[in-house]
Amino acid sequence: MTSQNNNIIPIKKVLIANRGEIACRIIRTLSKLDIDSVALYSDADKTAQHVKLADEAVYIGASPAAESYLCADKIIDAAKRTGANAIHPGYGFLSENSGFAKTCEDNNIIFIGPPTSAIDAMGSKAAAKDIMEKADVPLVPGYHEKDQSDERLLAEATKIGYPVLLKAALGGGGKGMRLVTSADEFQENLDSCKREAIASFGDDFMLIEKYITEPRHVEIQVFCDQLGNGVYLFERDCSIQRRHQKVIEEAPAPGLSDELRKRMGDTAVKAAKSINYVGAGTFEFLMDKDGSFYFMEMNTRLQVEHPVTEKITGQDLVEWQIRAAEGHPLPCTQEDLSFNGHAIEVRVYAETPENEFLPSTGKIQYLRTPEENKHVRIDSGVTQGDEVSVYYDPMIAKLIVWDKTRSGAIHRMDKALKEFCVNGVNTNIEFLSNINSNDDFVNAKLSTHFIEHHNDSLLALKKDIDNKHYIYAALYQHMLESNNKNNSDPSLDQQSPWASVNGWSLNTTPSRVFRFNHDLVNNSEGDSQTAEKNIAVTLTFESNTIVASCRGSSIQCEAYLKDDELTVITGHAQRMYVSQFDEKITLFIDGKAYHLSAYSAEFSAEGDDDNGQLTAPMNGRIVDVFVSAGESVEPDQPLAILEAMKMEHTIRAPSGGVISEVFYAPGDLIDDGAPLLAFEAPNEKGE
Ligand code: MV4
Repeated sequence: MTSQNNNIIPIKKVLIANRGEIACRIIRTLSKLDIDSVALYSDADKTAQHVKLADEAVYIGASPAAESYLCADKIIDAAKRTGANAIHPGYGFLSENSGFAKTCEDNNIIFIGPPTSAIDAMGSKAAAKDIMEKADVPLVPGYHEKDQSDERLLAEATKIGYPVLLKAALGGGGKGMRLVTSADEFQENLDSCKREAIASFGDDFMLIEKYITEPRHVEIQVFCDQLGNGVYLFERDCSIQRRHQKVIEEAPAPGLSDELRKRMGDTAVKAAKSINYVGAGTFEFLMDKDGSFYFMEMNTRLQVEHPVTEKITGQDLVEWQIRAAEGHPLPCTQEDLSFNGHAIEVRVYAETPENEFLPSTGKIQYLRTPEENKHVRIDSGVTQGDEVSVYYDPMIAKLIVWDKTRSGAIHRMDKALKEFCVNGVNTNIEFLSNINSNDDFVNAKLSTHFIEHHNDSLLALKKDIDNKHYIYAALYQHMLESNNKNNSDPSLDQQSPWASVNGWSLNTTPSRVFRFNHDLVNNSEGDSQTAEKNIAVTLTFESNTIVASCRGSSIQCEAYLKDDELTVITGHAQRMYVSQFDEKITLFIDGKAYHLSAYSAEFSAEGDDDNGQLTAPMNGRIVDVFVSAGESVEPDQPLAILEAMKMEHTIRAPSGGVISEVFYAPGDLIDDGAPLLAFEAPNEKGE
């Protein structure tokens, strides 16, 4: 390095102002560097992994983030009490809050992040664009000046040429954005976009941009030290998004030429230096089909997807952050940096793709993850037995794979997803698998519209249950009970809800009958949707084999059960993982989960759920209500929009009917399970 900093402050103890996987990730590097760690926890996180991994932990309040992880005063107080001389904010929560960074500074605590001035400079899209323009960063053709009169905005839109995108200066995550395709739609879109911006961000300053139809999202990772040095650690392609939430990220960006990579990298470093940036930062660019790239926004934090950069560069970005915060020069120059191979990350979420990706809360009853090695990395903040609560982001883990080539990495991902089994909450694992094996994904035909475009095929999830699956479940249940019977209560059979025992006498062939339902989902909250009911399996025990029959098909087999691994041998050996809790069995075969539950008369009552009240599926805020009392609705018609955990969910009519009463209005908070509206389905018998 050219210059030395004689103002180095060693970081001895770091308080992590975050939770979950990123808190665990940060603690891992702190341990490696022999720096003490302090975790924070709320009521919901008393037994969380980040608390167990840290050297110390401080309780900071109730479960809602607003009463814990977002309370700057409590966090500063915890740092002072534990003697931490630095705070790592992770991502989300207070990570891009310049007021918090300032408070750290005022209390003589190192904020592991950029200077407050850099956070502020990038907080508004309009201000950020002014700065980027001066640093020669390419911008989408557009308008971001002070004159906000309707006339001027319309004139500028016309000058840019339709379609244009209206963006609130303080917007983010897709909020405060409107696509306008012609001049006669401009005013109504401007009005509604401004209303949304005021409601969401308290400010309606608008930018107008030429709309890029099928862009890719390519972002550059930069790093700067306090001495004015800066480098880029190449790029990530994050085009695979759903409703502005990243789903899959990879590095390097497929198809990017070395020349373009260097041009984007140099541009980003120059821009970072122009705002005296320090630490880890990301420049997000939209990339057009011809390779033109345009500045979108800068993120002044360590990002969720940083592991793909770590896998291809071999660097530890959290270590870089800590060294930069201490005042050390960057560990290397641009020329020293190179990348190797290809990395892909997927975000494994507790959610229900079959039901609009609603977060799925509850206890993780079963968690089996692929083995970690140089090809497979898992960053997670939960383990089997932990709860996914309503209070925080329901991400279960980030699964990162690396190989020499992109197709090698895709193959590694396919295998790893098949070894990733979760039960107790629903997950997006099959959905991720479907993306990973999609032809356009494999051929790197990426765009931010990828998921939208392939939605139907990506959502074509398992429906291929077969007689053999019922047979496997029966074999599992039988093996489990006979394993148990060998060392415990002999009366178990009679108590079991699973089976009726026909036989076991000496002179008849013993056989047992099991009855199952096939459920489409199966979680610890007890949500279930039954696809098939009361399917019987008969197991007949002969001297060396079992004859298993279901709906007329019959196989002869042997079965072996070792912990959660069941092997059924017919012509070939089928191996599977099995999770059981309550009266439910889930078979994990080749990346698909088959949920079976014991059939019993009390579960088979033909209830009519469509009459009565429609309830909120989760805690949230009502954004909009589209219907009023007396209105007739069609099946599946959108009735209301609920916002929860930064995402909007459409509540739809479960069948046709008439709305008899609406209990909530836009802006109201609603609790999970509270009646949202009263609904009458027509009497189908016509009585
Ligand atoms: C755009 C665009 C096309 N043209 N701007 C979406 C969130 C916000 N950060 C910027 N976004 C976009 N801005 C112009 N001029 C398309 C998007 C966009 C998008 C961008 C990145 C990743 C996913 C996206 C999904 C939809 C739209």
